[in-house]
Amino acid sequence: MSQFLTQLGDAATAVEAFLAECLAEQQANGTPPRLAEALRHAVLAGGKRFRPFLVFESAKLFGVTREAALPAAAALECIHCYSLVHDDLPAMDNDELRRGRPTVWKAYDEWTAILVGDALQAFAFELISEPGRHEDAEVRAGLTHTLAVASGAIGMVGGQMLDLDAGRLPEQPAATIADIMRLQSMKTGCLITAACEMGAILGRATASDKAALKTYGEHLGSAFQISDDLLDAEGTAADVGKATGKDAAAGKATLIGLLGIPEAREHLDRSIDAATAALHAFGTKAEPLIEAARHMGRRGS
Ligand code: GRG
Repeated sequence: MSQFLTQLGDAATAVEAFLAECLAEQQANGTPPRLAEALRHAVLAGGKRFRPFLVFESAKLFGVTREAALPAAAALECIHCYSLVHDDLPAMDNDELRRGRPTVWKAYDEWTAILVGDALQAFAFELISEPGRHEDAEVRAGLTHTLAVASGAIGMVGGQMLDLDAGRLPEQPAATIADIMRLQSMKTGCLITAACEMGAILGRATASDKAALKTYGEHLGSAFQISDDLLDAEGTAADVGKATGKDAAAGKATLIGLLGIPEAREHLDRSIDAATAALHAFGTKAEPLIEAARHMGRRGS
């Protein structure tokens, strides 16, 4: 197994243990039992935990321990899980399987899935704003603001809106490459970039180090999405937790649909190169993040 996959696995173990503890504590404090069970179904059922890995590794560049970065990493994963639970709903993607198990709405019902997503979103912000989780109010405010912007109307939610509108509203103009890249950078890229920025915030990084991590995150997000589309297009589900190739099968516009596989691969390689170049100033300390970017070129192979 590559060193990257080992480190990803370690990050997953740490964030899952922390989230399991948090959910148990919430249940002890009065979460209705059926909601508590559905929350565990949504959060503790696998997933690569790639975004928490990015928070840990970005923060580590500035000497921040994994323990100190856990609440921010878990908050990001809560937002990610909420987005998947809502995305699977009949009104959105209408998926019955996620991470090899029934989706939350299928295992429970639609109102539970909506409320699970709502509760996860609220809990994410509870985690990073609570004074007991980080001693520095400026860091707490920075984390909260960054996650809010990345997950809201000009980030993930906005990207989801563009995606659904493009497939459903009548008389939509054909999507261009620029349209698809904008949609994907909002829907998927913003959270990946936020993970890197949150690591920098935890590390009280200088403006130029923060900017470097943001640039890395943006190119990594683009590489992540292209590699995900390539996995779908090439019909591979070899990645851990990989969803089905539904998007391609559903005929949604993708970069690959417009560019073809060879050109999309070139695009992927350019994104990986740009992501790794952005970390130049960090030297060998950035090796785990560089390996994460390189992994995008190897997924499914
Ligand atoms: C419902 C507000 C709202 C947003 C949904 C991210 C998203 C927006 C929908 C997911 C649809 C999708 C399959 C996008 C492709 C890229 C992606 C985000 C894949 C899932 O992320 P992974 O691979 O999943 O990190 P795991 O299961 O490993 O956590």
